[in-house]
Amino acid sequence: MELKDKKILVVGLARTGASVARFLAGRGARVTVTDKREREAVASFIESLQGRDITFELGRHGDETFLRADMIVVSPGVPMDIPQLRLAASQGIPVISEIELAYRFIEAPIAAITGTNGKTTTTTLTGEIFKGCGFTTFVGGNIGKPLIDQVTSGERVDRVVAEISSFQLEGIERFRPRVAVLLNITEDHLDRYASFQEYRDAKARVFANQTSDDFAVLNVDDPLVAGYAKKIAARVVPMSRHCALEQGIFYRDGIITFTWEGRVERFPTSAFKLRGVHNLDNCMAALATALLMGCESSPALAAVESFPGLPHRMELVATVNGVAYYNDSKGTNVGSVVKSLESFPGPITLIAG
Ligand code: UMA
Repeated sequence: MELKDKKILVVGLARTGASVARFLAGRGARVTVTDKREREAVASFIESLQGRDITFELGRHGDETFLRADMIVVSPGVPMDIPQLRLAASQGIPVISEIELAYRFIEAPIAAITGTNGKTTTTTLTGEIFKGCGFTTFVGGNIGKPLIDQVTSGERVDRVVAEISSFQLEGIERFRPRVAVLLNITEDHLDRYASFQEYRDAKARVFANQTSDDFAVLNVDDPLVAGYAKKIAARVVPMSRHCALEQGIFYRDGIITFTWEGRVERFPTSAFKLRGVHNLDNCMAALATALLMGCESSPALAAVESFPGLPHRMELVATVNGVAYYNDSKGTNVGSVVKSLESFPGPITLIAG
């Protein structure tokens, strides 16, 4: 993709927009950034771009700004159907998301992890496994570090692990991960999507450009996820907590077994620090991804065993008078809370709001 002297419009000036603008300006593009918020609200991002030749349009999105662009890069939090983006698209102006832009420049194989819940834990853990197995690894995406930062840094890495949201997938064209993971799908973000189906369709785009050279790790315990198995071109690696599988990765009686084309690896879970049934899913997804992308089993197991989990996700705060208190404030949708509750034999007092 040639960027020099191209007129590129970046929509949204927060973490993604600032990173994209920095990258594009560094490559000699003529960059304009537009954000509907006023200058004071985005001052810190403007400051982070100081010294670069960038034009800002703040407090509004002007039609003419969009129509002047050769290409438009959209932040995940900006809906693809705002009038100005529709107008530009109707005039044939390419409109892409930041992950699509990053994909065109990233050289390392990419593992893309999506699903309604568990993405951040699985992404972080997969990164830890790669690192434990000796691969230099960039971990980014929806987790808070835009993928384009990997390209801007100029550092060569062996692997990229990307947490990918449905918002980011709306604006892809060629984005093609070596391994795509779909952990689960339950209702979420219905403030952005017209229907649950529309949200699912956005998620499924993670498989859109994969071929039979690639892998899709599908949690077949979730019927909606299992339904994609027959619809995608990638080789399907099923994952289950309930059924033993001939091929794929599954959990039974304290052991995770990975079995794929004659290779069989077993991982006892007794020393895992992560708690909860959903974390078994996250561990299986991370292990399958890492093994499919070149990891050996012993360092992979060691990495999972030493992984403490992330803050605010089933985090044991204290035990007082025999009552264990868990902080699960990252459980921001029904599916997530249900999984957490399933993880304890009970009795449970849930404090929610
Ligand atoms: N804006 C406009 N016009 C609009 C709408 C928004 O200009 O019509 C502007 C807002 O004023 C704001 C900017 O766009 O200044 C917001 O952009 P953004 O929401 O994309 O914020 P970023 O900081 O770039 O964060 C995004 C992701 N945010 C969302 O998807 C909402 C971050 O995911 C991600 O970590 C980051 O890019 C780096 O890739 C957060 C998130 O909540 C964690 N994700 C959702 C989730 O996990 O449930 C999907």
